[in-house]
Amino acid sequence: MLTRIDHIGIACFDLDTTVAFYRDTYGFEVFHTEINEEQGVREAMLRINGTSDGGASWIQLLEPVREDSAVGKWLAKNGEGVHHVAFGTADVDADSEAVRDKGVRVLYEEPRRGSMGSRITFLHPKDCHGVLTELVTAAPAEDVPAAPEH
Ligand code: V0V
Ligand code: CO
Repeated sequence: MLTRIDHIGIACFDLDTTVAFYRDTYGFEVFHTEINEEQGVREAMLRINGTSDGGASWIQLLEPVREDSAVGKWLAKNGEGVHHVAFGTADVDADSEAVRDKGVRVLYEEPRRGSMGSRITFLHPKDCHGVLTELVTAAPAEDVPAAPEH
């Protein structure tokens, strides 16, 4: 069952200046950064609310590490903006199968590694009224990196 909005993915040309905008304008702090080579992104997760138990929601800022990556191609065509919406679920395997059974193209045969040890898959935007949709199961709380000291 999809129970919440896990994150909004926002494509940007420069991660550091975009992080600075979110900090200076809204006071959101970076909780975690990583490079995901498979997905071709350098990303920053800004925690909007909640705790580290998988109940938080996030802004995921995405800078491409390769021009031919999904985010690189999308930026070249559209410029900066909202790239995807991610729904949280306790069971991404079951929910992606359920969605696949309804005729929606699920892009991966098996969920792949996402931010902070999560497991993720994507639904084709053309089957979702123009929205690239991600399904995500957060890592167990003990696997989530601790919040940075302030
Ligand atoms: C492409 N299209 C989109 C879109 N990307 N529509 C809405 N939102 C997007 N983000 C449209 C595009 O305008 C085209 O429509 C059509 O889909 C085909 O696009 P394309 O430019 O030819 O690109 P493709 O087909 O090579 O790739 C599109 C897909 C690709 C969706 C298949 O972006 C993909 O595999 N995405 C999933 C992986 C991903 O996005 N990773 C980065 C985030 P027209 O022009 O034909 O009408 S990684 C992440 O979120 C992580 C790690 C995490 O959360 O933990
Ligand atoms: Co995402």
